[in-house]
Amino acid sequence: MPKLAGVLLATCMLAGAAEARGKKLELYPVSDATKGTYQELCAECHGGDRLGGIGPALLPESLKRLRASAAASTIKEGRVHTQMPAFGDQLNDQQIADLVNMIKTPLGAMPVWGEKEIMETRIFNEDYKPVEKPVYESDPLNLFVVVETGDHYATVMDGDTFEPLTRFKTQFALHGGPKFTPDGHYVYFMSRDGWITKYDMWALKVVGEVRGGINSRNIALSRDGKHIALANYLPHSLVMLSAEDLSVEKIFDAESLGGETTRVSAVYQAPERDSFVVAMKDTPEVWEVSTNPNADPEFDAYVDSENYGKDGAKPTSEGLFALRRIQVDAPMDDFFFDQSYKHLMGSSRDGKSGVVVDMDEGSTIAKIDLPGFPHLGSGISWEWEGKPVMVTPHLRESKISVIDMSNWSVLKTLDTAGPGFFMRSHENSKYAWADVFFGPNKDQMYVIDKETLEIVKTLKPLPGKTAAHIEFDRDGSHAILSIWENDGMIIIYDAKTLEEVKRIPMSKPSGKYNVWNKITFSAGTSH
Ligand code: DHE
Repeated sequence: MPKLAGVLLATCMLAGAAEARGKKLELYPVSDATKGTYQELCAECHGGDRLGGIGPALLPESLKRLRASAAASTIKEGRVHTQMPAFGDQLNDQQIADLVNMIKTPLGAMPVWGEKEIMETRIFNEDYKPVEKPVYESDPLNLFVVVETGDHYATVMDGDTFEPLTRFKTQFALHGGPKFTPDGHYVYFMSRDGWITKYDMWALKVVGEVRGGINSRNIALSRDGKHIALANYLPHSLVMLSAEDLSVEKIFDAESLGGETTRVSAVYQAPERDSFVVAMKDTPEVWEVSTNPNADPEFDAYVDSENYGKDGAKPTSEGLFALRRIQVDAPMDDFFFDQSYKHLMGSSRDGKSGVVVDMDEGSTIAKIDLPGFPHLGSGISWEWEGKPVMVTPHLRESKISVIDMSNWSVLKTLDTAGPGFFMRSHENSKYAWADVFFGPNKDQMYVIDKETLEIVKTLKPLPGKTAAHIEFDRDGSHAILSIWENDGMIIIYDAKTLEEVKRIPMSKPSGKYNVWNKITFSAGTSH
């Protein structure tokens, strides 16, 4: 290896290590030669503007979870199971380091991604034909969708026999739970590059796709299943799409009342309120967007986004997509809702507390001391000694917190062997399951007794391999665990005896979603 290239590679690896420790990567100006290399070798798949094409977008916002060293080895060696070729024969280490620097450098200006750009991406599957009834014998409401992020596929699985029905290619890097229509007939997936895929669960076919953002967070479906809301980091927008034909219905520029632009952290369906609730990353506001076309325009909760607050304008909108802004003390995200959707709990940005907002009053009613970044979005709830409790893992501390929702206080803290990420239970199960997601004990999964609030069993299905994310079947008789490895698997457990029933190989099965549990908004699953 030439001396300079060796030094640069070492620098690049050090930069990777620095990133891993949370330090900022030192960027340098992108040369014309590097821009030329990009256009020659990368632009065809990743887009001349780096906004993506058949390959993912190459922007710091999209790549922040990919270390510089990992990006360099992907360019050099390619990526298995994808169309990413190896460029190690054509590029030296310095050229590779320069490309990494380029894709980690922010674009000069916020890209335009409006109605025209979105609509131009809309594509429909010519092989798709609607069907009158499911093309299989399985219970359509007890199917599972398993998102496999190892090779970017999804599997549809029978929830009674645990036999896969089909497996299909997805967009690159799906994130968040797929969202089912209320009858379970269709499901919508979202990728971090903003692609939304509509899939027919009866025909087992992709219906169509649209790219609603450049860097996106998650989607929600309206109570009636007619509208999709997409939360975007890039551009700063909340996009409403027709669930029927994926066309744009409305785009909200994400701006606070004071005119400050903000990333949109996440959007959630609030079925009891017939609305979407929206978390804003950079401004101290929570939005509620009506999905009820008949909402009373005089109802002062719903006010028109364009006119509200300007020159004392009166609410003018006619219900559907009317916007209400709730002012909070500081930006918050990662929302948990109680089953009535009257209360939302969000994480404060410093990760030290949970802030409870009364959605009817539009005001903050409690602040709970919860140091260690509680992962409220994974929180679940159940009745304990006649009162509702909410239980949440923490992303930075080895503990699980139990919160008494009757007075919003911490009832109990369970010590764990490492920070966790996901939790799940089911109305018919006496147990809740919680993973250890980070650190040397990431191969452990806890089973918590919902009555005693004690960990009663620690499972270690595959020593050394990450065991994460649980989902139950429709009647709560089985719990399904993921082994989060590229050559991973799902493991099915009898939810009563906690004995293993079956293993099915899968490629990093990141999440599993049971149609029934999702469409009924089971208290045991994140919503
Ligand atoms: Fe997620 C759900 C945000 C990192 C896997 N994640 C969600 C949701 C949000 C969120 C708002 C709820 C969306 C929904 O279901 O509609 N996730 C964030 C982050 O802010 C965070 C911490 C940083 C980021 O880079 O975005 C983050 N998430 C991750 C990961 O690193 C995970 C483990 C791997 C990955 O694929 O990116 C990850 N997130 C998931 C999964 C869900 C999810 C599997 C759905 C959970 C469910 O059971 O519903």
